[in-house]
Amino acid sequence: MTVRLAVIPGDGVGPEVVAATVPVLRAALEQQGERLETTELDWGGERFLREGAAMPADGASTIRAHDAALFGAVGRPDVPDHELVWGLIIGLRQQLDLAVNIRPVRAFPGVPSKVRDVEGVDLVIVRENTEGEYVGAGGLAHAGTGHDLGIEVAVHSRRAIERAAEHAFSLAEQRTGRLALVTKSNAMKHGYPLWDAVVREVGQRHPDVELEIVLVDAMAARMVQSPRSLDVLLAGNLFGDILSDLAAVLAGGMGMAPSANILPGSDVPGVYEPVHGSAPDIAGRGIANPTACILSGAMLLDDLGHEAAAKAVREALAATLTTPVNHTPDLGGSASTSQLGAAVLHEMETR
Ligand code: GGG
Repeated sequence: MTVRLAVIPGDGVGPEVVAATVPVLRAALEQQGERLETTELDWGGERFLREGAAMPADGASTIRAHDAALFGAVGRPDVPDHELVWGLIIGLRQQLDLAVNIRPVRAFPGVPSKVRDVEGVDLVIVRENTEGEYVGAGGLAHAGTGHDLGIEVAVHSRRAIERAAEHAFSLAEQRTGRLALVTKSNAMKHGYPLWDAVVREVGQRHPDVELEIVLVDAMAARMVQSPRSLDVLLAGNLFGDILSDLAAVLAGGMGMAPSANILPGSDVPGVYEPVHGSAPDIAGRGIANPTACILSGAMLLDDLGHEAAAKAVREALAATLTTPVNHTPDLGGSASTSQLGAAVLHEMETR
């Protein structure tokens, strides 16, 4: 069987971490007698500067012609961030209706963290991925008058909440049976109380899952103070985005957190990406940590039914990360992106 993968290296460190990841995925599949066929797409900031759009208008149909997409990062200092983020990753999430963004965070043995007592942390954030504060509703009134008025409207529909909640409950059932819904229903009195009510309703179909509802500010504190008390978290688009960066830091930093943009229960190809952005400050230096991208690749393999290949990638990565000589500078080491990628590949091939 051949996996047809659309590869979007994107901007900044994106191409570097993707280049370290693709050979690992290919080797993992080949070990199982499968093949990886890649189509590289030049979407991102350079294309925006050249052609006025980060991806073609029919970008989603290009992705649909593949089994999945691996995306690096988007963003460059000479283009307004929202142009590229909307023109590429949020655009793809909306066009493909990728309802949820799954963001697992795990503390790997041997990987240092700036937060104390994180051993054994293993949680998953399920982020609603098409609406909320990132739905794109609003406008700019009185533009250029000196009294400019920005209006950003958050949208929370029962449909979007239900499908994210269904996925989060199912995930909790497969894990420890605990789900924390993160909202802010004390200060925001429309959308988040709807979240609370709809998620409680969905919970009635999942009686084995223990649901708690936590305010986002309290969750931020708890994530640092007692991260092991958490298993599956469900959050809207904005809170899920913010909390997943915080969670990544528990595991050693932004270079450690993978993600999957998926439409559960469908055959729509998922878009898999490290949670981190393009990191222009270190781009081109070959020192970005490819772990998040490699783990995103493992999620992709799992979702396509190549569980043995995914397991091989995760185990090789975990073993590689126990040795400080393989750590990139964000983890306190001096390994390069390609050295860490090659070490994972070597570990996998010699197992
Ligand atoms: N690799 C992910 C990336 O480049 N992210 C840029 C970003 O800010 N994305 C916004 C989002 O995830 O909602």
